[in-house]
Amino acid sequence: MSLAATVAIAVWVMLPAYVPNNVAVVAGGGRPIDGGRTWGDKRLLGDGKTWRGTLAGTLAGIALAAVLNAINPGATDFLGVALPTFPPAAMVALAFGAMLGDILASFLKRRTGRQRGAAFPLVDQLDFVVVALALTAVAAPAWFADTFTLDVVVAILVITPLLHVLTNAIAYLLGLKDEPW
Ligand code: CTP
Ligand code: K
Ligand code: MG
Repeated sequence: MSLAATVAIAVWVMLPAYVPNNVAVVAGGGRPIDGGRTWGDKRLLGDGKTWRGTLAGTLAGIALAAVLNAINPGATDFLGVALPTFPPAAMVALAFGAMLGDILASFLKRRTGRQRGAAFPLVDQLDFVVVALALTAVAAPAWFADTFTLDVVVAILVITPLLHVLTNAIAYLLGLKDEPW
């Protein structure tokens, strides 16, 4: 497979996992998931992880996967690349897994004494990828094995931090995010 095809597939399959965090930034707010609870003198998750953001982000990721399926004529040929279509289990696992990864990262941040909004390099950029892939591997194992070949996974691990830094910088410049990470 050509490098361009590998990159195209990597971005395509990860779009339903990329979008949830960005939608949560715009749609988030309201009641925090941890309900304000603390463990020791620190919050469990913090005010940055809300029910509304999590639900909106997950639904947006699922909806995007459905749109991608609708515009992709199947595993035949799209712009010269055979792009995969998403089975329902993978749609949910990619979208919800991305949100769950971000939530687990906040748990780790609070445990390690990081305040809400503090940067946690590499964890910030890859938390959602690791959990989205892990959940997809469990929810849709056959599709996962076919889709996430080693070259695609390597492409995802290289491209995701770059895209993450870029989109967060844009969200920061637009005033949507308090910090550029
Ligand atoms: N957000 C949300 N629910 C989520 C994730 C994000 O409501 N599950 C919203 C919150 O308004 C949050 C913003 O998106 O403040 C930015 O997300 P993020 O950078 O992940 O949260 P932080 O506020 O930086 O908090 P943390 O340090 O816990 O990551
Ligand atoms: K985050
Ligand atoms: Mg943040």
